[in-house]
Amino acid sequence: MTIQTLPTTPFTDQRPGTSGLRKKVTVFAQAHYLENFVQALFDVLPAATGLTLVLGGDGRYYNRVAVQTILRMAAAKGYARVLVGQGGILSTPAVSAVIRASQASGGIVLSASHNPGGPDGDFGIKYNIGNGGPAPEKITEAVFARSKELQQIRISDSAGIALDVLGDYLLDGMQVTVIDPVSTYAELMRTLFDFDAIRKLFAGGFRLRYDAMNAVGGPYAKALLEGELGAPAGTVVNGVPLEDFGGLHPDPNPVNAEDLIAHMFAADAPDMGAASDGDADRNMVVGRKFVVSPSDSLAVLAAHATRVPGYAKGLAGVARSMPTSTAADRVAQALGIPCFETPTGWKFFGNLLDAGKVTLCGEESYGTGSDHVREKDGLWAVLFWLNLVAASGKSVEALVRELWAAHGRCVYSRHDYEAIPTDQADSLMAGLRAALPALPGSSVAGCAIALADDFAYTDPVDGSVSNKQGIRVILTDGSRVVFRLSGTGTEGATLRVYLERHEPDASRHDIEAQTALQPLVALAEALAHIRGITGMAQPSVMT
Ligand code: VG1
Ligand code: CO
Repeated sequence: MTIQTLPTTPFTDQRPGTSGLRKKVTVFAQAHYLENFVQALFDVLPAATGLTLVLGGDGRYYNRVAVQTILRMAAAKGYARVLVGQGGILSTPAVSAVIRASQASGGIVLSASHNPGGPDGDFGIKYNIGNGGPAPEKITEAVFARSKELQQIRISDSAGIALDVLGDYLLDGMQVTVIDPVSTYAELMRTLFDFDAIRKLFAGGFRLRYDAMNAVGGPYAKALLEGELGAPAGTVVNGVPLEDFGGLHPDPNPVNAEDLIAHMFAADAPDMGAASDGDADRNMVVGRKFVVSPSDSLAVLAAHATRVPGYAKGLAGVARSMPTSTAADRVAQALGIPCFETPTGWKFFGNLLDAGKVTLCGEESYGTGSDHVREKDGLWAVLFWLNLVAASGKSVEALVRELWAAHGRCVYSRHDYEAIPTDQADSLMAGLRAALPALPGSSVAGCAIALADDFAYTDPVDGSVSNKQGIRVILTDGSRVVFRLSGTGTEGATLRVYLERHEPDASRHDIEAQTALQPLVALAEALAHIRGITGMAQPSVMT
C-alpha cells in the first residue's frame, strides 16, 4: 500500500459558510470535490506527525463514502491515529466531546446539519480545532484560499476499513480506532446533570416525547433517556439515523416538527416534547400545549443554572448571537454577569468559552450550549430542562412564564424567505446598506429608529474583526428588526428577517407573536422592499 499523489483541478466555490462547506450531494459526488477540500484543509494545517484526528458524521447519504476517503487522506497527511465513530456516526457535540477527551488536534464533522439529506439533498464538511469547536474564520478563509490554487491531492491507495466493527485497524501505517459514538458523550452528561433526580421524575410518571427526526440524535437520546434515565421505551421516536432522514426535514421548529407539535397539543399530550436536528446540536423544547422560543429557552437555563450540578457554582457570563432576543441579556443583568453579543454561528463563541468569560451560549435558531464542549448541544439542552423541571417541580410552561413575569416577554419571530435568486438578495441587502446612514433619528412606517448599522464584531479575546454580520435596525423602545443572508443554504439565497419586541405588560403576555410583531413586519417591508424585489408576498417559513 502506498501514498499516491494525484493531479487535480481547483474548484472555485469551496468557501465555508456559517458552519462548514455545504453543497448538494451531486456537487460533492463530482470527482475530487471532497478530496480537494480535504486536501486544502490538510495543506493549511501543520504537520500531523504524532497527532490524533476525530472523524464522524450525521449518517446522511454519502457519509460512509466520505469517511473512507478521508481516512485514506489522513494516512497520507501523516496522522498517527484517527478516532472514527462506529458506522461513521458521531453527532456534532459528540465530535467536540471526543476531541476534548482524547486531546486530539482536531476533528472533521461530516454533516449538513439542518439541511435536507438523501441523494438529492445536501452534504457538508466542517473542521473543528483542538478545543473541540468550529475552526475560526482565519482557518476557514485560509482553506478557501488554498482550495482555489490546489494542484494535487495525496491519498493512500489502501482499501477502507470495517467501519461497523469496534476496534483498532492499521491503514498505511496510521492507526484507526472505531469507537462507540455514544460512550464519551454519555460520560460527560453524567458529570453535569442530576441523573437521580431525572430518574425519579420519569419514575413518577413524567412523560417526554423526544423526536430525533431519523437523524443522528436517536442513538444518544435512546441510550441516555431510555437506557439510563428510565424513560419508557418509545419516549424517543424516529430514533434510528437514516440516510435520507426518512423524508423528514431535521430542522426542528414548529413547522418541520409538526408531528411533535400535534402530539404536544393533543388532549393527552406528554409533559414535555423535544426534537433535535440532523447532527443533534440543535434542540427544540416544547411544553404541554406550549411552544418555547429558543431565545427564551437560553434565558430560562441561565436564570436557573445553579439548580443543575454542573453549573452550581454559577455562570461566568452568557453569550448570544446578535439576532437572538435580548431575554438572556435581561437575565444576565439581574444575575450581575456579562452578556456578550456575537455574530451568527457557533465559531464565535469558542474564544469566549476558552477564556472563561462565558459559561452558557445560545442562538435563536434552536441552538444552546455551554463550556462542556465547544458546539451547541441538543440532548444536553433537553437534559438541562429535565433537570430544571425535576429540581423545581415546575412545568416547562411555568418556568417560561416565570421568566416573562420577572423580565417581561421578548416577543420574537424569524421570517425566512428561501431560494431567492442571488442577485435579488444581494441588491436587497445593498439597498438596505445604502439606506443605513439616514435611518437613525428618522421615522419609518410609524417606527422611531434609534440605531441602524451593519453589525461588526471585534472578538474581545483575540481582537479579530468580523464585518457585515447583519443589518440591524433598533427602535427607540428597544424593538429590533435584523436582516441577514443565510450562510448554510445550497439553493439561491435565503433572507432571514428577525423580529423582536419587548412586552413588559404581563396582561399581554399571551398575545400571539405574529400579531404583536405586525408593526415590525411593516417596517421590514418599508425598509427592504422584500415583496417588490423578490415578488414573495409571504415568508417561506415563520418560526
Ligand atoms: C444557521 C443559523 C445559525 C446556526 C447555523 C448552523 O445559519 O441561523 O444560528 O449557527 O445555521 O447551525 P445561517 O447562516 O443559515 O443563518 V447547524 O445546526 O445547521 O450547523
Ligand atoms: Co445542526
